[in-house]
Amino acid sequence: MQHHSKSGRVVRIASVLAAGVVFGAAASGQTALLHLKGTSAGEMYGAIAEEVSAGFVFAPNYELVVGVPEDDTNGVDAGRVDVRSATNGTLLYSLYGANAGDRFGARVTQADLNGDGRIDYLLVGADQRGTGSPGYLALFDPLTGFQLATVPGTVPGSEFGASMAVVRDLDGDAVNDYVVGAPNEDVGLLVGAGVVHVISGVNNLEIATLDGVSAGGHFGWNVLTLGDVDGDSIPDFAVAAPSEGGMGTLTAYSETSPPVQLWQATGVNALEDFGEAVLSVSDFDGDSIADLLVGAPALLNPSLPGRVALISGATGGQITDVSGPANADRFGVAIQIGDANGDGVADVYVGAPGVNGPGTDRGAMVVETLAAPGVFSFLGVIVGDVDGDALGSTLALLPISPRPILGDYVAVGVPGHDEPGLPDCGLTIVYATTSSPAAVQGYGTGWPGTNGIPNLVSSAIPAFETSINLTIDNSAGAPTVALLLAGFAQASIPTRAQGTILVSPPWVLIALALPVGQLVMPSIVPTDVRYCGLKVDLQVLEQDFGASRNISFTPALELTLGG
Ligand SMILES: [Ca+2]
Ligand SMILES: [Ca+2]
Ligand SMILES: [Ca+2]
Ligand SMILES: [Ca+2]
Repeated sequence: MQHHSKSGRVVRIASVLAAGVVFGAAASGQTALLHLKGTSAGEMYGAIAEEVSAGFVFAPNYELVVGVPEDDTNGVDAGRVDVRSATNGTLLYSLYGANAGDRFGARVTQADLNGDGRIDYLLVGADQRGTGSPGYLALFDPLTGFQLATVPGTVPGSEFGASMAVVRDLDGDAVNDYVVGAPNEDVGLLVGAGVVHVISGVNNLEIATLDGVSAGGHFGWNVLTLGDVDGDSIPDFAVAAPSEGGMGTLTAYSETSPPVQLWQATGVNALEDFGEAVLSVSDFDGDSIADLLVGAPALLNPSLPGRVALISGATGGQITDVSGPANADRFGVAIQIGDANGDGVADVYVGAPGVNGPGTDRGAMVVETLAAPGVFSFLGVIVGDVDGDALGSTLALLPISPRPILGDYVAVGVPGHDEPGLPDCGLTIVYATTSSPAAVQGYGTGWPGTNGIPNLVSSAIPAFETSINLTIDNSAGAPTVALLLAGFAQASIPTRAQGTILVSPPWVLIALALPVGQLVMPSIVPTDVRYCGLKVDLQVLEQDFGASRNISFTPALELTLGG
């Protein structure tokens, strides 16, 4: 019935999407900063992604992990995982599946074993779907890509490794253990009911199993760790089975040996894939227990728009929900939470790759504000710009700090993106959720030399991933020398040379040899999302014996780096 009560709102969003508008007036905007493209046809770069924060306390780095299970480097669909810098997109290293059909990278996730905020494990699932092999899980050091362990599945065709999480030590050997989903494993006669394996972190031996209860239910499609949701001071975890019972289930268990069921939440619509995406979030209903967001994108039911439910961590009961704007939008296939506009109120990012926009299947990332005690309201949307892009198939929130601008950095998967000759190579775009356009502005007044006031101009705005030319006039009419002053603030400092210095110190000083006429300096805009919004102020002082004190001054130029 929520569809009726929210119909007015849905119509409003639908009209926004149809118009292709990017972010509503309530949001402050968004800026595309980095475009990370697939390199071969059909690899659908951005179909699977996860953020990892790793590194040392005083020198944090942030990484974006992109799974490419369709990569053919080591055989057809052997798979690949790229670990990239989240700040500039640089490829740090790639990992590869061993054999054709491994689908290495079908799932990527991370684990912080001791809760110090540093990610200790990068976990890569290779589900070996369709090969009759059992699947496996591989664990890596996220900083180096060094392989720490492999946990093989044991049941052929089970798709072991389709999901995984690290839980506390369940078997008492003082080492944390794993829960690994095998969502296509049979349970007795229940084909594809799904099984979750609880595995010792010491020797990979099985501690316990949890079984799905309906054929084709895909129990174990997602596993996620929770806080302590039942108040016994023991952390808990949850298992999603998006097809169980036809609507999907999410079941919470205690991290005990064996795990004990605490509650079960179920979908409310047939074939809605409740549990396709899951995310543990903070407390929204005021009971001091962390809650969950559950996506139900209805992947195979085009008569539903998809929805996202806020679920009580204490009981599994639904606190509130929000549906996508139109049927077949697949709203809820990916979920993240942050603060898109920096107002301190949580915002939920929802991937909806089936959104048509002003075309067909362009896909969208919809932003919904989630104010306590839990009412969603539409904040903004990014719509793909080409039919079939399927923008929003994955979302990864990049925990970048310090942030020069308000808002979040979100990596958005666009697996249907085409490059010339490379259909469906895919793309991941890193957005800043605050509008931060690149800009150029001249300011201040120069001081003349032989041929008047020399000019300093930029050929273009300094957007990331572009180059610009700085052109500096030579006022002297003959080869001469000059000093480029670069700083981060404007100033107005009188000098004995009569011209005014327009850049606030401290400066970076660059000596230049100016040819007759002008000097053109090709410059690559430094690509690092932490520079988004940074202002760079430039001025040139030239030796010119025709100037009043032998120095001419250009006016200044302020470059604002951005998208
Ligand atoms: Ca253990
Ligand atoms: Ca507990
Ligand atoms: Ca709660
Ligand atoms: Ca907000």
